[in-house]
Amino acid sequence: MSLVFLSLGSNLGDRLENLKSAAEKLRSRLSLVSCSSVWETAPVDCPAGSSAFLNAVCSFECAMEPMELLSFAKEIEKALGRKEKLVLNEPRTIDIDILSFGDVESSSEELTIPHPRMKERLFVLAPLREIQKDSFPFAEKFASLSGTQKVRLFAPPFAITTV
Ligand code: PH2
Ligand code: MG
Ligand code: MG
Repeated sequence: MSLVFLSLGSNLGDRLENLKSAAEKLRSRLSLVSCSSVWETAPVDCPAGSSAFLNAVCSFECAMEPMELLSFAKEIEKALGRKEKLVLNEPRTIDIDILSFGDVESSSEELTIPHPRMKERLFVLAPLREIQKDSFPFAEKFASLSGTQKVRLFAPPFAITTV
């Protein structure tokens, strides 16, 4: 079993419902450990005019291999109406990204673990910090991004968790 951290993001359609549905579908094959609050976040590196996101981070116990988890996440994105990408970071009903996978470090064209850009993104670090508490390793990065990227608490955790 590996402890995996997944980032969920939505800026199209019923954003909160999209996050909830994604977490529910993930739970069909993964065991939920913890779930952050829901944060409303300004778009980062998105096309002009993009709407604000809702973002959350959840951790799960996972018996799959990394590439199997990636396919499962993509299947869920498709089921929730995610369209094929035409433009970089265009609006999406749901985005599920693998942030970390146990202590795996690996890189391929399809998947790099840990996620190469997570440290630069307050929309990831703010929810991650909530659930990692004392083991959150990016305190300095978090502090330096806090002045520049806009995030605000939007809703409490949407799933009952074990911690
Ligand atoms: N995801 C991106 C790019 N930019 N900005 C916010 N606020 N939230 C996201 O989830 C997000 C983003 C790429 O997947
Ligand atoms: Mg993403
Ligand atoms: Mg993605």
